[in-house]
Amino acid sequence: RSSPATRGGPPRLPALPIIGSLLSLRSDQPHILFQKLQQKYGQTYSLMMGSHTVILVNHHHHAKEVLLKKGKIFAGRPRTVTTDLLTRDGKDIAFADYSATWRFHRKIVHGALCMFGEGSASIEKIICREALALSDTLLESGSVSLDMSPELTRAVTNVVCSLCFNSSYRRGDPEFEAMLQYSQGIVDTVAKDSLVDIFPWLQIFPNADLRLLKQCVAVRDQLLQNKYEEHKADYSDHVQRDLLDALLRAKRSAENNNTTEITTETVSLTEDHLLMTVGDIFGAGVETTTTVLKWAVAYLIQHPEVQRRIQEELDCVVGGDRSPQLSDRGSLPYLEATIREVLRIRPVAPLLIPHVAQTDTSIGEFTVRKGSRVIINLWALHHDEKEWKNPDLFDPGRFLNEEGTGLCIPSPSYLPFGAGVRVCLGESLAKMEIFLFLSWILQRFKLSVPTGQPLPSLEGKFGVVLQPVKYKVNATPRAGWEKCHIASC
Ligand code: HEM
Ligand code: PLO
Repeated sequence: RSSPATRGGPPRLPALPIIGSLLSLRSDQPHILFQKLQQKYGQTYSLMMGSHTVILVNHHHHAKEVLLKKGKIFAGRPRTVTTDLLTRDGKDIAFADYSATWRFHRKIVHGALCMFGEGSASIEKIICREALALSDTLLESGSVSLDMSPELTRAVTNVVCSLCFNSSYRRGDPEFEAMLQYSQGIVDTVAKDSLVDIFPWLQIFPNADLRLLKQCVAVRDQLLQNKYEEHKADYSDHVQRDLLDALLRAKRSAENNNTTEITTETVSLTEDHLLMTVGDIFGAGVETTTTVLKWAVAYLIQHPEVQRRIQEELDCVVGGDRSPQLSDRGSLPYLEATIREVLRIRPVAPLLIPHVAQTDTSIGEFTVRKGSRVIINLWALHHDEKEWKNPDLFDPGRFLNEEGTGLCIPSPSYLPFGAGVRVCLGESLAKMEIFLFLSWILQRFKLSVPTGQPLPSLEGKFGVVLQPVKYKVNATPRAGWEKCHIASC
């Protein structure tokens, strides 16, 4: 007993020799298996991964204790072979351990993202520009069976590209094609508890995943380096075009001004930090939002009644003479409820990013040793039968009040963006994009399964983000929306 209030560590899975509990964990996807293991070990339990103690948290009470009440204590991140490769040993934000440097970079990015709320190049204008281009591309393609993924990705990429680099991609741009490829390679290989992350010494053996990751990271690094060189060449202290300019300005002011917090040796603002930070925002900006849009379309095809109700709401509130805008958000509760339900039923990051205890501490009545890794199983929170009626059922109505006129969050077991010190930095940007892209598409098109094609699978492929598998869609223009709006069409 370490203190009167605690009763030792959480229940522990039996540690098998060598590969430990891990290989026995391979039959299900990890988030589902960790959820099932509760039946035997309780809501919070631990297991060994290699030499690391990993604590699994499956209930919102303990999740909130970790993320909010003891947010700072649990704000560390583990070092792993794959994330170290991706981020040059944690010089980014998401995979960086808790430090003054991490805090400083979060602050700069937060400031830069807020700044984009205003002015002529406001986020709303950028998103609407891309929503229009996307709508016209869908129209051009006719109502033939279409994999929407590349065009959704290009629309989302162009928003985050404008924010990070003040640039965008045209259709068929070779740099965009290369980006699609390397980014998928990274999603498939990074941070998914591959054996290499658990047993670092396995690095010396040939490993196909690690080779792919290294290749993809090299392509991404070249892209980031090029953007950096271009920005350095025409940088001016007087104009801030994008996030990269904001980071460059911070770096220059640190170099020229010895009095700021940055020069106290506690904060590093190296070229590596700058590149990895912008790489994080670019990567997160593309992969998360695109994934949500793909899940949303898959569910709307599976549930035509939900799609019809959103369209009735859109017809009633927005009509056909103008496009939806952010100020309509409050008047489209059913669409908003649908977005919430998509984020519940298929959380982008079903295990968040692992946290690490920075000191000896506790979760509930369990003691936790410094250095323990903590995985919050958001999947278990979002599919807890005690909190959600029929958790596997797609039902946007659960986020509406009894009259069906306003929104609610019916359970505290809902944290799609995490919470606390490490909460997602892109939450408001992502919500704006999802709302505008979906409302523009659904105002103009009816989405359905092409004849002869199967319904999209809703199973999902676990990785650093939970992605849907490929599927085809028919996007048929709704009455009054048959014509292109761009001159070149
Ligand atoms: C972290 C969710 C979009 C940037 C996270 C975390 C979650 C999350 C669950 C981990 C929290 C934790 O470890 O406790 C989502 C969802 C998104 C989304 C559901 C879309 C719907 C974005 C976008 C950006 C972004 C668009 C960039 C602009 C980040 C960053 C972190 C993060 C930088 C790391 C924060 C840190 O470790 O300090 N996000 N995210 N996310 N997200 Fe998002
Ligand atoms: C996605 C692939 C990119 O090429 C690199 C990248 C950077 C940041 C990561 C992101 C990937 C996946 C989603 C992550 C994001 C940081 C925060 C976000 C992990 C690997 C989430 C959902 O937590």
